[in-house]
Amino acid sequence: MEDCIFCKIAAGEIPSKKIHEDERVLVFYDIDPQAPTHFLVIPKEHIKGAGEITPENSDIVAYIFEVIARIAKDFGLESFRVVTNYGVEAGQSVPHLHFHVLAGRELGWPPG
Ligand code: DGP
Repeated sequence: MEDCIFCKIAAGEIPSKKIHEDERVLVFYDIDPQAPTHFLVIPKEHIKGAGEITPENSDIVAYIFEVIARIAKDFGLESFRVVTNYGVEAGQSVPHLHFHVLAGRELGWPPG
């Protein structure tokens, strides 16, 4: 999608520090890490966010969680948090579905 920063990252038009890439997803480090390990998992397909998941596109979410589990094992993460923000009030700043994976420090609950 034009003017979507994560579509541009997925297309390689904007550089990122990649962890994993395949036909369906890209995994890269967050530019503003909130934990010692903080990466993002995005579908290459443009989906605005978690509120736009439908029966037609929901399979990508299961796939993303498979990829997260695989990378967590590869990284030796015994504990991690997966977060997706949808909408401005929830803190979504990039309107392209993405899952934050955070690890490496104690994470508070509830979120602020
Ligand atoms: P959210 O606020 O939940 O929409 O998360 C968006 C995240 O994306 C935020 O933690 C910062 C990160 N981010 C924004 N622009 C870029 C970028 O150009 N490169 C990378 N690597 N991360 C970005």
